[in-house]
This record gives sequence, structure tokens and C-alpha cells, in this order.
Amino acid sequence: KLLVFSGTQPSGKLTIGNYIGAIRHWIVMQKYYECMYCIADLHLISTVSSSNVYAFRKMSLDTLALYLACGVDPNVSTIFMQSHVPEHTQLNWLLNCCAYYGELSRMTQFKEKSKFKQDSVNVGLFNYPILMAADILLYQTNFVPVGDDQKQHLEFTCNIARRFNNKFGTVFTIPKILVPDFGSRIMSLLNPLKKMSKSDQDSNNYISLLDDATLISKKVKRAITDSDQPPAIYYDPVEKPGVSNLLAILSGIGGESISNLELIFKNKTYSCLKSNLIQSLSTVLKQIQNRYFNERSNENKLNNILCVGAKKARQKANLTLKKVYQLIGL
Ligand code: AQP
Repeated sequence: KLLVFSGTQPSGKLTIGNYIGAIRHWIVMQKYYECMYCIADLHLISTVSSSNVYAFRKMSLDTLALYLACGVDPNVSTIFMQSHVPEHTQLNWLLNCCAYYGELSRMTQFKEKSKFKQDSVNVGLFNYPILMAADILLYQTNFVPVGDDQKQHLEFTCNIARRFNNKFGTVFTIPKILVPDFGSRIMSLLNPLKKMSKSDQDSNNYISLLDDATLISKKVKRAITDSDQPPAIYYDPVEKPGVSNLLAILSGIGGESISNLELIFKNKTYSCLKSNLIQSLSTVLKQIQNRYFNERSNENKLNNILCVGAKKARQKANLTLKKVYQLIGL
């Protein structure tokens, strides 16, 4: 079976951007591929300053419960914590020695996240794409379903894999990046020129999978559209970024294609589009939340899933790492 690998950082409050851009595709892929879904806790410590061990542990279990609530099935897919598989950091070092400072300096996400703190930005953030490459390459991954923001990191992964294969001998499968045509870049509600992010300082910019109906309604009502007269609802992210974003969210959550939505909302008002979106989001997120609270209340089950997942992941990771050590001559 071909293998799928993907993951999220366990901030504990995944957004509808994470869901539409990545997680909903994971669910479908479980039917056709062997899937490994990681909770990237080592990546998280490069961006979060908390030194509270309990908080990290809690956020990881929150994220696992959200995976399950969204439909990731632990009986079919391997779900594990990145920190439970030390092979990730071992391969990370070896790949460090094949990566160039110049190419890492050009990573858009690093440039954005370090913009105002050049001197104090931690090296982990700079190194992030290399650890991500290690995550993927350890499992001889064929497909990586991700949102558009991760495309550059994935291209780097392919480059470093090719470089390593050429230098030491072929060991890594070159993964294929799967970025969906629609919904791969859900934008902020108040600034549709900026990506929706769970770490956004203003929570009005995103909808978390755990937001209740009142909050959803408040945030969607405030979302930016445009002042076109008469109002026109069609998909054009350049000319109509706000309206296009709402259409992308509605399509990603409700499953209706964008072109069908354009027909449905032809000659309708923006407030009609928003009411539909509120209705659709409230229904889908309520179902996810019901399952979430149920899963989250059973910590033994969650810990057990992580134990089984780590064991399976380590077995696979070890096979690749052994070959890599041999090829290098370690
Ligand atoms: N706005 C988005 N639209 C579509 N997909 C998105 N993803 C993230 N934001 C959007 C995809 O979600 C997956 C998990 O993301 P991550 O946790 O690895 O971190 P990220 O890409 O940095 O996402 P965030 O929400 O912006 O997190 P913070 O604020 O912590 O940096 C990935 O597949 C990502 O592409």
C-alpha cells in the first residue's frame, strides 16, 4: 500500500483552516492508503514559549481527541506523537548536514515568523523545515496532504531527499505533495489577504473547531466581504477575497462545489451567504465537538492510542534510519 504522512502542531485549538486544508482529506485517504498522522509536539516548542509541561501534555491530548472527532480512525491509521519517536531528531541531525543556510533563510514562514525579532528568534524555528523533512522521509512517504502554506517546506523536503540520495545512495522515497485545488488556503476573517492561523493574536480572525454556535455567528457576521453594489457572490480571490473566502469555507465544510454555490447564491445578499455559512459551520462543528468531548474524557484510551502508534511508527522509522546510518558509514 502507498503511504500517506501528515501532521499538525498540537496547539490544542485547530482551526477550520487546518480542517479544510488538511484534516478532512486525511479522513478520505484512510480508505485507500496506509496513513501515518503525527502530532508534531517538537515543532510546537519552536513557536510556543510556555515552559509548562502539563500544558504541553494537555494540548497534545486535546489535539489527538480532535483528530478522532474529525474522523481519524486509530484502528486504521497510525497516530503518534513526534516526541515519542526519537528517530525523527536523529534523522534531523543527518539532514542538517545536507541542508544549506541560504535555502533555509529563504523560507517564507521563517521570514514572517521572525520578522520583528531577528536576534532572539530561536534556531528551532529556522530548523523547522529540516525536522519536517525528517518526519516525512523516515516513513518512505508517497503522499503528503497539506495546505498551501506548507508547499515551500515540502519542496525543500523533496530537494533534500534527492540531494541525500545522490550523495550517499538511494534511500529516500521522493514524496508527492498534495495541495487541494480549493480550500488549501483559508484566509483570515477580518483580513482576507492574510492566511487564517491558529496562533493569530486576534481570535476574531479564525474559527476554532471548538467554537460554539454563538461565537461562530459573531465571527462570521463580522467577516469582511466587500462594498460591491449590487452585491455579487462569485469566486475570485483576487478581486473579491472576502466573499471568495466565505465561499471556500462553505464549500470545504458543506461539501458543495464552489461552482454550485455560485449558482445557489446568484443574486442573493451577503447576509444570506453568511447565514448559510453560520448554519453549516454550527452543524458540522457541533458534531465534531460532541465526539471531541466524548473522546477527550477517556484519557486511558488516548494514551493507549499514542502507545500503540509510537510502537508502530518506531518500527518503520528504524528501518529507514538503519539504512541511512549504513549508507553514511556510521
Ligand atoms: N489557513 C489555512 N488554510 C488551509 N490549510 C491550512 N493549514 C494551516 N493553515 C491553513 C494546514 O493545516 C495543517 C496543519 O498546520 P500546522 O499545525 O502544521 O501549522 P501551520 O501550517 O503553521 O498552521 P497554522 O494554523 O497557521 O498554525 P500556526 O499559527 O501555529 O503557525 C497543514 O497541512 C497546513 O498546511
